[in-house]
Amino acid sequence: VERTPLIAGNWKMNLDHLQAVAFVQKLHWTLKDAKHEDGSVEVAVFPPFTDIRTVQTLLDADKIPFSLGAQDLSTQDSGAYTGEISGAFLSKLDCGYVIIGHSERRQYHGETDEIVAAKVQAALKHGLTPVICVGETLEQREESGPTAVSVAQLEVALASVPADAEIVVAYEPVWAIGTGQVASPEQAQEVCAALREVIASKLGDEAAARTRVLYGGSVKAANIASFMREPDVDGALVGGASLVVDEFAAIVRYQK
Ligand code: G2H
Repeated sequence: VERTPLIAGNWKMNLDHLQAVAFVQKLHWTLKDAKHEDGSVEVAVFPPFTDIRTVQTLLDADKIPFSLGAQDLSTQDSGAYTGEISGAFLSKLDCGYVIIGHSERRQYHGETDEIVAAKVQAALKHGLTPVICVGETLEQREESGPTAVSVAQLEVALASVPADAEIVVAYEPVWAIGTGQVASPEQAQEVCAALREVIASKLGDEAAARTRVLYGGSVKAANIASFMREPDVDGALVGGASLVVDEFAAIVRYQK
């Protein structure tokens, strides 16, 4: 099975809707004739909620071939949940993806594996592809080894997912996020391979073969190729470097 590499830009809480317009236009022009135009790489942007309507309109009007996603969603469909955003709203804005269980949400907003699993269900219910984030802290790596925490997190997230669901999994070691301390390609491969085995055991071999497993954590133009050479790394979830047009464009243009 051919898996189309996915280069995903997680903007986090950066770029307001006016900055987003300028950024997306500039990125589009910088990527003219890049390989995403023939579909050999997929580029996705994950702006803050307040930008999504604007970015959707721009992608549509200028026929810009980027996928669109949100950084979070509610477990609920609608109702008295002040401040929450429903998956139903996101799918109406042509979001194809939603990041779920990013370590910053687990760390600062108390998201447990059970909440992550409920959000995965909410995403699938509304036709969104969840980008399920897992990863260990340095302490956990030293205590239980490189794969145990990520494997356990993904097992809970996939508990009620049907075999034919489209999902993306992102391995983001917490110790490598925004720290400049990048995982080695071998470390990324080891955990991504273990995550693919979880997908195989929960959803079957066909799902494991077609599901993209990303690496995230201090990905840059200078290190993207080394990750993409690994057999079980199918792309990257990029934070800081996704906010710099030339850097992100160079990541998209990586050569193995
Ligand atoms: C990990 C990553 C993007 P950064 O959070 O999700 O961020 O590339 O800044 O380490």
